[in-house]
Amino acid sequence: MSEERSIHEKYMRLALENARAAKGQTAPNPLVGSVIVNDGRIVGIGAHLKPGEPHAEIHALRMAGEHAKGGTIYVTLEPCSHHGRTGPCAEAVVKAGLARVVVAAPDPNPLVAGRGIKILRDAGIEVIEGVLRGESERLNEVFNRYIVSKRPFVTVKSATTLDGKIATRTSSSRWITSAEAREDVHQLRHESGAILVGVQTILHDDSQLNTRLPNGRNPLRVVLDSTLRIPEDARVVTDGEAPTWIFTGSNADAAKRQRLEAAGVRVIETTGERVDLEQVLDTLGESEISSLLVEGGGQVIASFVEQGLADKLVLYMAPKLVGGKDAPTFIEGLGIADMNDAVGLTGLRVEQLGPDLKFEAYFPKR
Ligand code: AOF
Ligand code: ZN
Repeated sequence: MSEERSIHEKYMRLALENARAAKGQTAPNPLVGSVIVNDGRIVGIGAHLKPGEPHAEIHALRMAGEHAKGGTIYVTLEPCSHHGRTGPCAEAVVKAGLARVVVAAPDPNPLVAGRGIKILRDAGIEVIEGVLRGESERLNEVFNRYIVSKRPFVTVKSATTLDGKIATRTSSSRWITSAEAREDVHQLRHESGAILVGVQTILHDDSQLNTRLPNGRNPLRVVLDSTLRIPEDARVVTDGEAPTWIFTGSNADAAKRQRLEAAGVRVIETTGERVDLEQVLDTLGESEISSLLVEGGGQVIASFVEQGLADKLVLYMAPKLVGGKDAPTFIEGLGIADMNDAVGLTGLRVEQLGPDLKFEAYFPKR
């Protein structure tokens, strides 16, 4: 690697670290960091912290003030070109007199998509693209899906034993994984716009679906319940910890619906007797929910996988064996017949969390 390239990577890495620090608080906006360097000295650092607030470049430019002139600005995402909740960053960069812009990844937002780079080049600024592009794209995997499809990025999460079981043959499941792995799940919830389960999970566990972390954010809670079987005293109905939306089918009992709504739950009917998952994703996207964590049960996960609606799998595995042909696994449904039809996941990463393993991998692109 050339010396120049390694210097660019060093500052881009710093910009990425700043971007990453705001994880869980920028949705539906991307995570973006920026560093301004002039004469070998860092003169400005910034990150996008919250929708509606200044973009990363603007914070860095404000910090740099006069020292921005003639310098190099590092940005993890192509500077924007549009008038959104804030003004176009590409124009602010031109105005500040920067000599060079180093960008990690393009902005797939149809309102930007190359126009930011064009503004910069048209103004005679040197633009270097693609420095640590892969890292920036992974950091913004949620934004990159949402901004193009207007549907949330769907992560399927489960926790199993080494023989792939989510419970014993008698449905005993507390706890499969260690405290370390369970804390990681709460971090996932903190970073998710919504968390979704089937009514079966509520009936079985009376799950609270909240984030148990200091300073944790609670995601919107979504329950799929085609015939409104949810108990009116379920914790997601009564505890007020976070909003709860129940998606139901077209034949749901009107009186029960009214009682749930009186308790503060939003009940949304989808067409058809069973809940239509695409309508669920569209409705969430319309409300600017950019990420959805699907936590089960096995039938719900099977539906997301079979319909090709899952983007990512996060699987925690504990070094335990349960055995038993009737002990459930995390994907139910009918399953495939021919091994050649198996769902092939890509980009596998494995990490050890205490005694357990965490697997992350991606479903085939739709
Ligand atoms: C940047 N730097 O730090 C961010 C960018 O509603 P607005 O005005 O905040 O615009 C949001 C859009 O701007 C978002 O969809 C994405 O395309 C871009 N985000 N761009 O140059 C930043 N956060
Ligand atoms: Zn911007």
